[in-house]
Amino acid sequence: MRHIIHADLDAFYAAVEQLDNPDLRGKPVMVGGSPQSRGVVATASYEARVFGVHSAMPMATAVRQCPQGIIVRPRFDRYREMSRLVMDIFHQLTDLVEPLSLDEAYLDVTGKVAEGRLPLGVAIELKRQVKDATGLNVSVGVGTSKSVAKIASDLEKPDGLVLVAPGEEREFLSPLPVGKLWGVGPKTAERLYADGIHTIGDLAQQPDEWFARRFGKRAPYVLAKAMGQDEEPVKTERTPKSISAETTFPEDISDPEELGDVLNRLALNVSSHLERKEVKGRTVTVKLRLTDFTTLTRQTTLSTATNSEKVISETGWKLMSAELTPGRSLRLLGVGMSGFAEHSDLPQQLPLPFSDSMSQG
Ligand code: TTP
Ligand code: MG
Repeated sequence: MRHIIHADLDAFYAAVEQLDNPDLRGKPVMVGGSPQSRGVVATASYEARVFGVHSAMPMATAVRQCPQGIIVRPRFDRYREMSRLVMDIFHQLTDLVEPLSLDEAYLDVTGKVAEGRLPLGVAIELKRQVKDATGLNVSVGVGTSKSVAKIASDLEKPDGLVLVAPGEEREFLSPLPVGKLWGVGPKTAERLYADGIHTIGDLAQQPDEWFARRFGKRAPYVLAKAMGQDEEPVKTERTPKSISAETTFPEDISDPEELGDVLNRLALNVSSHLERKEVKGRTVTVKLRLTDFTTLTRQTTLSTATNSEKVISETGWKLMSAELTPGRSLRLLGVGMSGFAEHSDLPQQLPLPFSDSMSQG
């Protein structure tokens, strides 16, 4: 059994601003762009959230809802610095840390528990260490999987600590709104509500045929998550040897144009992943799986390293189209990039794998 912690700092940018400027403490702080220039709220302190101010809201709206709110321009370098401090603390606890953004990470603490520590004790100590070293509050969820830990960390924000005991995952998830489940976005949640499915428990009770109809290929995955089963490992942030994306088709595809579209999408995926990792590669690989499960890989090495979507998709297309004889269908297509520059312009320290514009966790 694994023990996973999900840790997420509270109102991160705003908390840093309040830490650095005592005048802002206890006050509604809205970090973001100017209301005059269509700026948006990056985040708001919990004092401002009471007025309905939240991330991604136009600052002009935020000012209307919370006129006493104090607008602060973001200082990304400072947030990165604080993030490094916090991530260092995580790494002192375990090597198995998977950062999700500047203020959020999974930690696999199974090793600590094996040494005789209680999961709850590990979590309490982690919160205290972050507070002592940085002055920031971190909300923590503890569970036997990433998805349960993540949902738990959000439940009692700010300064939350929620532990889901082994074996109690399903009961824990059951009363929660279905939109909290991984893989159920706002649109899917709407549709589920319309069907009378409000909680994760409602979802978990649906028959298999219903799941297959509603979620297609994702059905087994969603059902498992709804029952609190999730084997997804904590992935550490070492620079990988290769970065790839692949997809298996619901039905085999032979149309080159359609395959070209898929290839473009995969290339975009690989390219943005390379960009995030700040690496460029020289070797492009395509992977083709035929109807009879034969798998072909074809690769070529470019003269210069790249992370360009266009170069990856064009090179991938050359490799793939050479294999597309009439009547040949594919059940899977993949594109990968390897041969990363050994000493590129990367900082020697591992870069934090994210930029300032972050997606919601
Ligand atoms: P979050 O962890 O989503 O939000 P938060 O830390 O401000 O608040 P909490 O976790 O307590 O709910 O995001 C971390 C930081 O990322 C946030 O402080 C600012 C930035 N961010 C944006 O710039 N735009 C956004 O839309 C979101 C969601 C976050
Ligand atoms: Mg946060």
